Amino acid sequence: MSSEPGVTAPWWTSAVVYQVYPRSFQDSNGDGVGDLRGILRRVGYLAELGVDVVWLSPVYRSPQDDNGYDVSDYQDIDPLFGTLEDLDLLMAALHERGIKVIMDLVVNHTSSEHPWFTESRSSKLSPKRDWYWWRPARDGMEPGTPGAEPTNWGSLFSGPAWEYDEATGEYYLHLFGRGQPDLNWENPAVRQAIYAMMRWWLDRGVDGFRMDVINLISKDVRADGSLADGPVISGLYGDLAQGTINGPRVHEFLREMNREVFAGSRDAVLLVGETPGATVEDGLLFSDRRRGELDMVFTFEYVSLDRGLDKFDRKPLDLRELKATLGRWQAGLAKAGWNALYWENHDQPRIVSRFGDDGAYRVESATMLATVLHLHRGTPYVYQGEELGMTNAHFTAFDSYRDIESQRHVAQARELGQLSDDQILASLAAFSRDNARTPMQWDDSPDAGFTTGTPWITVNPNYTSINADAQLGDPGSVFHYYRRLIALRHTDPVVRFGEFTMLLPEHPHIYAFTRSLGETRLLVLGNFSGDEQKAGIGRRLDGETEVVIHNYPDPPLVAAGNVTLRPWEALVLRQLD
Ligand code: TEU
Repeated sequence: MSSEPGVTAPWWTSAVVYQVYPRSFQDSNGDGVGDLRGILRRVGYLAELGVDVVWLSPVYRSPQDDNGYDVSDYQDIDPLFGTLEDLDLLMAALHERGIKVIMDLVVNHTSSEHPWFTESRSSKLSPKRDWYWWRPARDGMEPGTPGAEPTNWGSLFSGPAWEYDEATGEYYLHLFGRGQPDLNWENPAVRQAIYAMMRWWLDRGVDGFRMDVINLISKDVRADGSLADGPVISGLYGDLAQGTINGPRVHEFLREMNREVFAGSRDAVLLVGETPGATVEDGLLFSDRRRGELDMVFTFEYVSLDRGLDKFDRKPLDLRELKATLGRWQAGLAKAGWNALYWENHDQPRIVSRFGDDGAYRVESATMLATVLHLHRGTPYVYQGEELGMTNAHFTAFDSYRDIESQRHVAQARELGQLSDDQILASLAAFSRDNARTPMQWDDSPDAGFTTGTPWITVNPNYTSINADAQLGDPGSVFHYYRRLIALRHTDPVVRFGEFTMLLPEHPHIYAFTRSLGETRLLVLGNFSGDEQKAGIGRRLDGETEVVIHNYPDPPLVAAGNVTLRPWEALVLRQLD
């Protein structure tokens, strides 16, 4: 990636992407579920925030086992969300405001109700049989009995990754829910069908794709067609990582996809891959433009630092590890490749409840976290409600949860019998994906203005004080702070291109770095604690400085190379030489 602001820089290097999770954004017909016409009603809000791209989580036809990440028709809209015509209207309205639209592309797996799969499961002789991963029981074992699965892999949603299908006496692979069978990308006909579908969406006017678990599409299959067991790290099952993550043909498949789908339109589109388990080396391979694969990927490394043995096991965040991890990605993708920057999405807890303080310092910590993330080099992603400092759900009962991953986790934890109900509830409160899926808080009318019906999941009761309506009228709100950060990325070449240098890597509470371009240098400081913190920042503040953005109303406390940061204070200074 060129570090000089110039004609060659792709458009998305100055863009901010906003993720809409349609189910929870805005309902327009009173059925309690958000929909496309609801989003249409809020286009003005998105324009006011100033975002450049909207990423729509899946709205395709789906049985909704995994809220749309189980697609049964890639080329139609689920009636829950509206129609293709509604989507056309929404795209036109967004395009009119200069906002691009990227669709979620879920092609590691389909729904088990997709016609490809119903055909595939109908007979061993079906022409679509090898569109999915069908395998017989383990040698010498009775099909359908415990332990007879073809490999020992545990599904990412708990339980075994194989489902026995009595009709033909074989198992099919599902890395996620049993309603989400994995497609067999080894089969060229599968790939061609996916490429044709993608071309159809491009023709319809979409501006790119967010590719769901795209680094899981190539399985490490042996010459005899078998897959290998994984080590048992925790729980009952083997780890599937070795056989499924960043598999041997993933880069080849992505390059083929580029040739087959985007020839001629590649520079206009944005391709961002979701890549659990990708290292910075993998990130570089995926995002180095010369390789013709993706533009950027979502790493999971820094959102795993406060998780222990499994993803529901919470441990405290060590800020030094966060800096080391993000710093490694900044350094690793400095010369080539590009970073996707995010705190939240529909799978992660709310950042203000996770790394901040969603009580007394909610506004300060939400804006501090935003400052630190948005001042990194890369393309920032804002998840709906993050710009309001929305908090975790703080549910206290099992029946409040809707998410398949959470429900399966509860079932498995109870089966293992090592945790009490209170402990299981505490792990859900920390990490359930439903934390991010409570409805968008628009105003203080019943159910936050999200629906006139009964919401599919409980609205967070704090909507009476945390809502868009109140924040739009308050220049000191989290919303307006995000608006300013987004504008800064559009206008300031240092924010867009500046070289990143981490400072104070060993400080346990202060996140500090510089961004430099030519003669200009920005100093970014964030206090990740509720206590006052002092630090020496050397001669970096000699000479004249200008406050670029600051989340406290009174002037910053900096003097003679020393800074004092108040609780959750964030500060960006420009050095004027
Ligand atoms: O997520 C992939 C993924 O790795 C997550 O399931 C993650 O492990 C988990 O949510 C952390 O708690 C993608 C989608 O973003 C997710 O919503 C889907 O459920 C999943 O793929 C299957 O399509």
